[in-house]
Amino acid sequence: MINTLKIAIQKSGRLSEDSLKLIKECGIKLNNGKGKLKATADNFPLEFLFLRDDDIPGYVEDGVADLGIVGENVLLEKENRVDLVKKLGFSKCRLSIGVDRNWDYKGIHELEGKSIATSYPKILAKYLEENNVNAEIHEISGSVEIAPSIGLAEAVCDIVSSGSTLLSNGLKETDVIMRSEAVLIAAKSLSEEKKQTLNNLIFRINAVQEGKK
Ligand code: PRT
Ligand code: ZN
Repeated sequence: MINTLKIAIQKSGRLSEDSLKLIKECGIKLNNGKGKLKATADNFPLEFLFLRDDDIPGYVEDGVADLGIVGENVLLEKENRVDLVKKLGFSKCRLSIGVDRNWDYKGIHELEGKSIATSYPKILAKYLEENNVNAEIHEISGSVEIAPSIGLAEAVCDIVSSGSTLLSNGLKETDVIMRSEAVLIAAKSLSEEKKQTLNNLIFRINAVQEGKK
């Protein structure tokens, strides 16, 4: 149908369960079972694509998907041209600098000339630039928090939620670069028919969010 929207949702990870829960709370029934890469809804013009979160903003920009649910941290890092439709209130976290907990750290200027491990090189570079700090950015894709203890970097810039990962690696959280939560994103040029479906979906999400207040 021409009004059917394709929504990209994380296949498996921290966003998956709450994304599907929100869809369910909107009264939308998913057809296929777990493990599939695609699904359809019974009672709403929506198709689901299950993808890695990092790929979602790109697929929405390219129009492979019309909508997506991702963390703002990924959205900002990827710099894709998509619309942020709505904050969804789950998967809250922050992107922060962490250093050795014994470091008498007084501020970001202390990172001048130091090396920082991160999976968010663009956001970090921008933050350093805004603060006039020159530091070396080491891009690594996972296990960022062990970088200082293995001598790879002197600081980290990573997602923090409870703080226990930093703590268990002998680090402390120093600067919060951004706060993040899951957001609904949309492709920039949706047809009028698809926009109508999106408005209907937003209406339902608003009702769910109102009900939780
Ligand atoms: O496989 P795929 O690429 O789809 O998933 P992923 O492994 O890249 O992402 P995933 O599922 O770990 O996270 C998806 C999104 O959830 C992130 O982009 C954030 O927006 C959000 N989120 C919320 C988190 C956390 N909380 C979180 N705690 N993402 C990651 N973490 C990690 C963090 O990297 C660190 O290793 O958890 C650790 C810190 O947690 P605490 O509680 O010890 O501080
Ligand atoms: Zn990812």
